Amino acid sequence: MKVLLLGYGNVGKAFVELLRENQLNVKVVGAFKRGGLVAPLGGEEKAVEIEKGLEQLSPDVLVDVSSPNYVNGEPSVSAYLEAFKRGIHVITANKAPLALKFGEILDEARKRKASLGFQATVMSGVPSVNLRRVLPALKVYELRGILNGTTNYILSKMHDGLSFDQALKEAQEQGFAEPDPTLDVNGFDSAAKLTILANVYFGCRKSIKDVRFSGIEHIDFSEVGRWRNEGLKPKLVAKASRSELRVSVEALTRNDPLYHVDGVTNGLLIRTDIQDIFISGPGAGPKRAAYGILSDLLIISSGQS
Ligand code: 80F
Repeated sequence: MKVLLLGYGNVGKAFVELLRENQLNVKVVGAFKRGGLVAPLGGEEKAVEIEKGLEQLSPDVLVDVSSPNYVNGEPSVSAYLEAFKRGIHVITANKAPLALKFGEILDEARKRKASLGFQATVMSGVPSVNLRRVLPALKVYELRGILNGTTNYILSKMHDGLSFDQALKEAQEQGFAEPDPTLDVNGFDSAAKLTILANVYFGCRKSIKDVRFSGIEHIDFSEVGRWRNEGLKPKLVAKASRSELRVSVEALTRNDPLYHVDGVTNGLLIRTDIQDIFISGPGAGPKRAAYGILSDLLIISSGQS
């Protein structure tokens, strides 16, 4: 199986390493970077358009590990549509194209009988997206999740008594938060992930514009203290039903499964007509994201997608 990468940063490199460790019969034929195409990997970067690169290298799968562009999802959206046209499958760790244009991308994949894998976009290697395929017939009526590790780390530390600024600084020192954590802190990243999960579990075609979201930046230190005294813990909860998508800070009680999801860990509660299902695990890290991509690749190559 031939794989072409779109982007070759931390996750791209971890993915290539994971392929090597698992000795899979997969050849990475090259990678697009900001300035052009590198093929083979480690070679010289040449100014080649994505369309031309797909034509020349004819991969079986395009793997998108490029930086998110929340303005219009480019160059990823156009690259996917070009790939599908040629019957090339797409796997992405990049949330932006799906948060903006899920319906358009999925419709085109289906029309061309190509697969679209995106486990790594939500909770990395913890199977939040791919769990859906082993839950046939269940009627899902609500999703509730803690989908952003940075904000959960900050809120956990504030619950322990740190101020917002101290907690953010600590998160940055530990490498959990970006130097510019705006999209985490204001709830946008959680909203993008919630959009993707709602589309998967409700079979709808929502975009991030359908999510009402707020973040943790205005959370009041003294209020966190008051909640702690009442046995409550603040969490940035992403919540979806068929009628509403919402991200906001909630003060949770001890009997809520999300109460116990602390630090950079993510959690997802899926409420259905038969049973509630709760999963949790690390939601970030290049190797874990690479595993999310690998699991999609193996599902596609086994013909189960
Ligand atoms: P990094 O910045 O290391 O690499 C990005 C690559 O994209 C670079 O090679 C760059 O040249 C290339 N690139 C940028 N613009 C391009 C363009 N226009 N054309 C071609 N190439 C272009 O980024 P990472 O860390 O490797 O991340 C890659 C993607 O995976 C991003 O979309 C991330 O959001 C996503 N991701 C990253 C994770 C991580 O742990 C995990 C899951 C997804 O959801 C989150 O935001 C994560 N914190 C959850 S974990 N690094």
